[in-house]
Amino acid sequence: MTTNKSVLAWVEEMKNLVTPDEVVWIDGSEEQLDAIRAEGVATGEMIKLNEELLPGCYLHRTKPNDVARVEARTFICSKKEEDAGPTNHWMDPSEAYKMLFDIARGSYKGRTMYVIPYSMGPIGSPLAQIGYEVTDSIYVVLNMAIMTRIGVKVEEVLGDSENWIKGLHASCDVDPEKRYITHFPEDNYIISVNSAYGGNVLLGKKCFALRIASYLGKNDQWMAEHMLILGIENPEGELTYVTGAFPSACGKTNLAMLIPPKKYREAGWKAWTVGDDIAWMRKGPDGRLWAINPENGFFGVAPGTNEKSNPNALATTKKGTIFTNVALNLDTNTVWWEGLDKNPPENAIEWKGEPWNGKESTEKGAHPNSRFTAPAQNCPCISDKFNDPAGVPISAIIFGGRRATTTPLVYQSRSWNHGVFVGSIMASETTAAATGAVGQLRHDPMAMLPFCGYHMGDYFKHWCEMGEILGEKAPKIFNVNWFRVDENGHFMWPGFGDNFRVLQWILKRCAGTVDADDTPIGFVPKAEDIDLEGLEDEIDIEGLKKILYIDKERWSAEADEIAEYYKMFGDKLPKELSDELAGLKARLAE
Ligand code: GTP
Ligand code: SPV
Ligand code: MN
Repeated sequence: MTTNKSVLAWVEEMKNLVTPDEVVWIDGSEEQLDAIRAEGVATGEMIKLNEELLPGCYLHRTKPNDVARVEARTFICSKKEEDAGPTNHWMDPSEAYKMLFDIARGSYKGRTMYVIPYSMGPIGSPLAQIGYEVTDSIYVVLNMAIMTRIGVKVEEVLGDSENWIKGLHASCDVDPEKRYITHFPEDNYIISVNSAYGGNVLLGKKCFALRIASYLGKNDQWMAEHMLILGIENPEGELTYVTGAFPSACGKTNLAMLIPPKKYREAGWKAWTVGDDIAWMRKGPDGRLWAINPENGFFGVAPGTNEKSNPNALATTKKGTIFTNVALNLDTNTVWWEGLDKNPPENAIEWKGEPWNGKESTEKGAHPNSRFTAPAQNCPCISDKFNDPAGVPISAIIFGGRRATTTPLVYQSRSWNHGVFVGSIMASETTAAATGAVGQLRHDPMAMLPFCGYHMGDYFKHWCEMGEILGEKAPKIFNVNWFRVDENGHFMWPGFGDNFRVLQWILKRCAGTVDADDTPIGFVPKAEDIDLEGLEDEIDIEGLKKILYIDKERWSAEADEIAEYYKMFGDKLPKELSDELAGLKARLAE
């Protein structure tokens, strides 16, 4: 246990507020975690899975009303409403504290208060940051133990410093009407009540590493982004690192763990995962942009993960993994989800806990946002730089959304500021990662709509400033869309491992070794420059031309729509972006 006065005082304050029966400090030891796992099994919170087939793995079911992030109940409590901006919900901090403390007061009665010291980023890395989460949930403790670095090692690094983030989680009655996920960026404080699901309660993840950290980064010339980090090794053994910002459930984990197509593997190409969800980036001593993954595990979407789509993710979940809201196969005591294989179990329990026959039932066995929490070290393609305190240098930033139409397979921005524009106009169809309608097109700038902890206009400005800071050494910026569909609603691009073919073009653009068509929206590949060899059944050059085609009429309509969208940022919209919009319109009119 720490002697840090600021920590001890706050934990005491929390204890007096939530009045637990017992307080347990998480030290990070396997003995302690094992005891907590055993207790979770005893209370029924955790279901131990087949030790031979899935060693150290557990299943957990949340309440059916608590299965995803809740954007409508997520708040940025800055002193001034304006500082939260038009894309966030805002609450006055003093009112919020009062309401939340009233909700949390006494709520740990009969329960244990777990105090979790955790580091986002390799312990002691100059890019890492420390937080404390108190929680009454064993599920949270065990997930945090996978997703972050926890325990006494963290406390040693923190020492007496007051530079850490407070996080209070109280499950309360998991009442959706009283559910609040709140952030106080000016106080380094997070409070989450009445949820027990993933992104709402693993406070190191979206709450800290994106909402709070984006605010810290703005004030200190660094960036906290909803991005995967991927290393691509060429046959000569040289590595190039890229990041990718795609909205929730739009392919970050898949791209982060992709396996290059056969011909590339045979030629000696490799892909290495550094991160699958969050990147913290800062200018390094060499002037380039360097990134770390602040997390220590993957909280990945289960449905659709299979031996073909993402074998690395599947392999990662074979030990020490917690599954949330998937189906339980009673014959084997293993897990199943839609898209795992074509053989759903007949004797099973579905995600809500009801008996389920996967062969006969029309109901889903797993929730569409069911997840696995798996240690990064399990991943067969984990980068040897994963724990490097310095991180990795980034050559390209890739934005991407789920767009049935309009946006081509890939294009490159004309400059950094044009790249910021490209990120700012991202739109994507909503997914099951958040509650609400699925499949609705909405703006999601830089995939940060639900995660930016301050005014989005200031965030755009910060991006422009980072471009100035990085100058010539700034990464090149691209946009991809794996989700264009044909007249029959089928995806036109095979995706997954074959996205490597698009990465090849991106790398060549970074190296300046391939030409492109200069279109009104940016640089688009010449169809012959995307390698289709080995894809004969899936797409031909004519199909490729279709998904590279820029429909000027559609883009003109898009530009008008962007002008409307931009209005909400008022005078916080950086001039750089209004200039870029004008440039787009002018090029479209030519
Ligand atoms: P979060 O963890 O919510 O941030 O999601 P993510 O961005 O990591 O998304 P993930 O990689 O888990 O993919 C989500 C869904 O997109 C899965 O159902 C995938 O099958 C699907 N998907 C991922 N990559 C591709 C692709 O290249 N093509 C197609 N068609 N679908 C894809
Ligand atoms: C996302 O929704 O982007 C996720 C899952 O990565 S959660 O941790 O719930 O936010
Ligand atoms: Mn995510």
